[in-house]
Amino acid sequence: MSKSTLLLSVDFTAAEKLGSIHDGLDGRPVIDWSKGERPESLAGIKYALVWEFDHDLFDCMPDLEVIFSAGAGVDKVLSNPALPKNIPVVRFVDHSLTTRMSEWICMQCLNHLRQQKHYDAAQKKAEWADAPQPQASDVNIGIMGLGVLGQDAAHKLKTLGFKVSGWSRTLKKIEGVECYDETGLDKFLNQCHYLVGLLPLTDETTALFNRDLFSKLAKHPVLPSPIFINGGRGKSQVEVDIARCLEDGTLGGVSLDVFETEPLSSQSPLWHFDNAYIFPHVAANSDVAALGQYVDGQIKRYEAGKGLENLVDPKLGY
Ligand code: NDP
Ligand code: OXD
Repeated sequence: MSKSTLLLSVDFTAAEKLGSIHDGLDGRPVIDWSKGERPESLAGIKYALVWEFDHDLFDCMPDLEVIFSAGAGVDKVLSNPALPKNIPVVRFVDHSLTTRMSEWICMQCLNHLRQQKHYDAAQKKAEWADAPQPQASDVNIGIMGLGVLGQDAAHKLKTLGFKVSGWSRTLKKIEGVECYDETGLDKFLNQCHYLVGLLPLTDETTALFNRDLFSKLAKHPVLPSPIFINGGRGKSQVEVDIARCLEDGTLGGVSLDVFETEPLSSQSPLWHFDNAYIFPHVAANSDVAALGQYVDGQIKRYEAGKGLENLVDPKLGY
């Protein structure tokens, strides 16, 4: 039986070095809209894999049944006014992406714990400069967002020896992790030396990471702190507040992978703080071949009547 065609509206140029979407699609035919392929008609095409898309793309797809997001976060897809209503959206969930995010979160927590900025600066000056060395078990890390990524990061941070707590909309039960829901936000914040953001961008999470929230975090007796690490979405943070909090010591350091506007302007003061690690939204890129395999697998499930996984709830916005 011939396989149904997938329409692609994703520019994979940067990510394609490790593999191509076709490696995962098991021979499924593709119309590559991003590379300018324009067949006479899109009638009969039931599936689309998108990140950014033209305002009229879906007007010419009368038979569309499922939209796949090329990323785990769906704010870009859901906020596109051209997104058709009542078509299910499936987000990308895969071990490759989850592992990459946890690597980044663990690396940032260790960078701050082991005061990497101090040693980088000392090396530049050829200085033999020792710094105090508290243990991971002396540091409380709080994760906001205990979904696929937050839970994996929690387990891996625990394995490294950190004390871990987490906050989510609905209360979770995770062994060894103190969990809070929305009603416990202040209590949760009051004991966090390091705060990790792994939230989706929704109306509720927009501008959540602001001065008021940072001022509730805990000071570590020895280490620079509190530390804010954001791998979720930039519009959840207020960057003027972050800069002021770094200036006045409300924050002792940050690691930011995401920004209110991307790319981050070269004029942003955030580039220049000694205690800020700045990344160009690379904490966990989607692995293109794994994405192809995932979409192909979901289409096979759907066509076998087994239902789609990781469906986005349009009311919740994630
Ligand atoms: P999930 O949907 O699995 O988890 C989201 C978590 O956030 C859930 O625990 C959810 O609560 C919680 N949450 C959502 N809204 C609220 C709220 N208003 N108050 C409290 N908690 C809330 O997402 P993932 O873990 O897969 O991904 C998280 C985000 O990471 C993505 O949405 C994306 O924005 C970002 N991301 C960033 C990448 C990067 O490279 N920087 C790569 C991939 C993703 P509940 O469990 O109760 O539903
Ligand atoms: C994603 C991302 O959402 O890369 O997958 O930000």
